[in-house]
Amino acid sequence: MLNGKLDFRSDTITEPTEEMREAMARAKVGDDGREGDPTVRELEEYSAQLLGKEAALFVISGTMGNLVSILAHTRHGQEAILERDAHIFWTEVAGISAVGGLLVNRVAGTDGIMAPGDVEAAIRIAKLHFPETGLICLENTHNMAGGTVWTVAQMAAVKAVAGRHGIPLHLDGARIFNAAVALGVPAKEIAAQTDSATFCLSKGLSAPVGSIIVGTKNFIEVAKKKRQMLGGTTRQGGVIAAAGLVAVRTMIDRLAEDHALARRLAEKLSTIPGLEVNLRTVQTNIVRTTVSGLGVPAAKVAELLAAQNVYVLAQQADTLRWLTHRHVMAADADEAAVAMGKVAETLKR
Ligand code: TLP
Repeated sequence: MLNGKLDFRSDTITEPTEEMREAMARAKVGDDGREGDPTVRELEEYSAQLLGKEAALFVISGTMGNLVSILAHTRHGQEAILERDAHIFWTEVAGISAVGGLLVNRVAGTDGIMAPGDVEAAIRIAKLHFPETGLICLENTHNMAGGTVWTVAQMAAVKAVAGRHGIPLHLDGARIFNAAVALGVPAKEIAAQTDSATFCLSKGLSAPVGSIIVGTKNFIEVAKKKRQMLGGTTRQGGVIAAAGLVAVRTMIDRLAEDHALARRLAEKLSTIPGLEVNLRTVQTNIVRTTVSGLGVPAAKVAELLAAQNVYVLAQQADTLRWLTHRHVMAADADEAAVAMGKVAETLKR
């Protein structure tokens, strides 16, 4: 329950913890556009270590982290390979094309996971008329597929393809720690499979603002320049980075609770006539339910649920997304499932 609501729309709604608010209040700061901000630097150093990379860069959002990474890896007129339902394709306002100047080549995955052979087939051969493939992006966990997890071996197979062709590989790891917790491996094992990665501090980890890009020292130097170009250099950014430090130090392990709750919610929802829940894709903190059996669009179902104080996201015309996070408990999930049952019953009458 958050502010009196059962809010399953996203893990981005999580509010900073008391420890974060205290750390923010007493953060040491400096001008990050001049000699640097000590707290931002501490967060960058901690993150680089955590992800096993040489260097890291603090940015305001996951969208900015992906765009800065894209700009740092590629040149205008190249092509990027993305999974068909990648967040970068659907929900980042086409920054990859509008700002990055890239053509996008989408490869259909299974539950968001691309087969290495399909990625290889999508790589452009050298031909006068073709653009160059300048980048391959993966997403772990995969948002639109329902929070599905790429295993380290699946990522390594794409890394081998990218390596053979000399193409950089970027990970949209907005929820990389959910993947790490689900797989039971350190996040650095996941990040080791790509040249660069971004992750969000402001989703399940509960920080109010911020994402991190990791990669080689050289790559981060280029990324820093691109971040400045986009107006993303912060001044006394330590005030927000302080919350990010608490997030990466203390909030990762508890993501397992969100995963267990998503499973519990999915199982309850799967018993409701007219709803379809793909339990196979419930691997982390996301549950997707198809509502076409109820005969109305997902947006209508979301509206009826909101009237019962349950908030969900109509992610597609026929699909609702439910996300678990630290402000929803088992009793909240149970109450939400009961409300969903009532809405379904009303619609079927
Ligand atoms: N996802 C958000 C938004 O789509 C609203 C959500 O609620 O799931 N990559 C992935 C995989 C993401 O899920 C998101 C955000 C981002 C990048 C972008 O991060 P932000 O919102 O910080 O720009």
